[in-house]
Amino acid sequence: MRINIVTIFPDWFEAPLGTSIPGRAAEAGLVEYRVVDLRDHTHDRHRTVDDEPYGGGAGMVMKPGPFFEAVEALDPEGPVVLFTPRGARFDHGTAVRYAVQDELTLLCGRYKGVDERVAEGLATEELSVGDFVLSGGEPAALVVVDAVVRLLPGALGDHESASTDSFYDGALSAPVYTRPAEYRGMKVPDVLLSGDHARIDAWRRERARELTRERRPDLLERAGEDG
Ligand code: JA8
Repeated sequence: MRINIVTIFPDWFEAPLGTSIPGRAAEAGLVEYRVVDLRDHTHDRHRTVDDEPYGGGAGMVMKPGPFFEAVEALDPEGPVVLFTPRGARFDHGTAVRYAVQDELTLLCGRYKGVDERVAEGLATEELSVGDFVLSGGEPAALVVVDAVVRLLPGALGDHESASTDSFYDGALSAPVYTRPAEYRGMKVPDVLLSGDHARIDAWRRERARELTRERRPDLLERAGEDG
């Protein structure tokens, strides 16, 4: 798939998209990133991307023109996502929906916000990653890219599987342990050392169910109690 990111900070994405699973997926040809500098779609000497709000008030507002022209130059198929604190909450289901697209376009705003006409006439959806305010949409875009790319077939190695992730089947994952079998008085559950894979699977399912019920009962209500 192709993931387009429109931002005034293209450098921001270099290390994260070149490293770990997102970097490996690009090297393997599973995904191509196009990071577009919003200022390349301005027409004035100062490459202006923001202006004062109509009606007055504190802070600057991002102009619509550069966003429209950047997206028109990309001519993308698929979702065009504007990050904003008022957007729908990003979750695993949205990551799956994006992962089956051929193309995904992410628009990162800054300052007090983006001129409303970008949401109205350019973006196909508005997304947030949580009920807090970021300094810009860039960290949110990285969250979405990471969550989507790891779902692409072949993005994870043999020893990493999305199917054992929390949220994959609508529940949290069981706790995990590695050596040593006892650390600072805390013991690895005996069942995990037993070699009995049927018992281990049953233990993991049970712990996952308990954890989900304790910490995130809202997930069970959505998925049904069979998970
Ligand atoms: C922000 Br500025 C800005 C742009 C996008 C987002 S998404 C979020 N939670 N906060 C802030």
